[in-house]
Amino acid sequence: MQDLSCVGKCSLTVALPIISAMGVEVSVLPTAVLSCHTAFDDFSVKDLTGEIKPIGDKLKKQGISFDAIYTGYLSSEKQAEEVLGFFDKFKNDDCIVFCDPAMADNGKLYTGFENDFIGEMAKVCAKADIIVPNLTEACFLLGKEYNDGEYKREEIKKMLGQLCEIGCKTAAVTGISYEEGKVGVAVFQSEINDYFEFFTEKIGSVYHGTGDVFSSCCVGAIMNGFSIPKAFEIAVKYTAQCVKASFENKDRRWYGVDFETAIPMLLKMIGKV
Ligand code: PXL
Repeated sequence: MQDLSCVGKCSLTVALPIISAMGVEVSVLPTAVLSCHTAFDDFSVKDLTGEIKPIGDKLKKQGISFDAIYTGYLSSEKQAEEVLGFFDKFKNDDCIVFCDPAMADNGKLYTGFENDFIGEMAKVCAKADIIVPNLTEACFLLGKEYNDGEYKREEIKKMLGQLCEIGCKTAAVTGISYEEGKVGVAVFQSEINDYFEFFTEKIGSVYHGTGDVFSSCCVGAIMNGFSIPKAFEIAVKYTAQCVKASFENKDRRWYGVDFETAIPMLLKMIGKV
């Protein structure tokens, strides 16, 4: 459940190819159609918030169920509210809810969001099993100031505990670094009181949609039966490979990650080829 941005390599145009390539059937619920993602200086938006309930109602009537619901970028408070209604219809013990509260980066909310939206996204996170905010989103969800990425392990551990207190079972914070030249993710599984982290080499630039690549891969790995720690490890490695491919691609686009070329490496990692 996220937007369909015609150009920009984010949200559904990332989630659908990656999860499908991993051998998992994907159903999509586009929450909006944009000409491009919001990092472009001009774009059109057709909001589809009003479609979420009728689509959910019809699917429910067809007896359809899901192994997972994955939410990403949501474009308004009302939309987040409708997503909660969708969870009420479909979430059960056999359905994992994975929420990527894609709303901010580098200390700033994405274009189009006001501070009030954060509280509504926190309600979606509260109902999720797994949440994967980046550092900026984690700070915002906890009502903390974002201070340019200078965080120590103990602070991140404390934040993870506080994120789980919102209501989710597993909280991750992505894009963290405790050491020059390394970037990665820290995760806390509250139900078994387990903390783990994975790091990779930090490569030059930061590309738009990297979070969507990471989350999609993580969902795909979990749906392939990998444990939560293993799924995060796979997602860190695949995302790093995508960023490296983007960096090395002379013809790369400024607006998205070169996730396509690393798909064969991902399939090898999960034993599909
Ligand atoms: O990658 C997150 C994302 C998803 N969808 C849209 C966005 C963004 C980030 O800016 O604008 C429309």
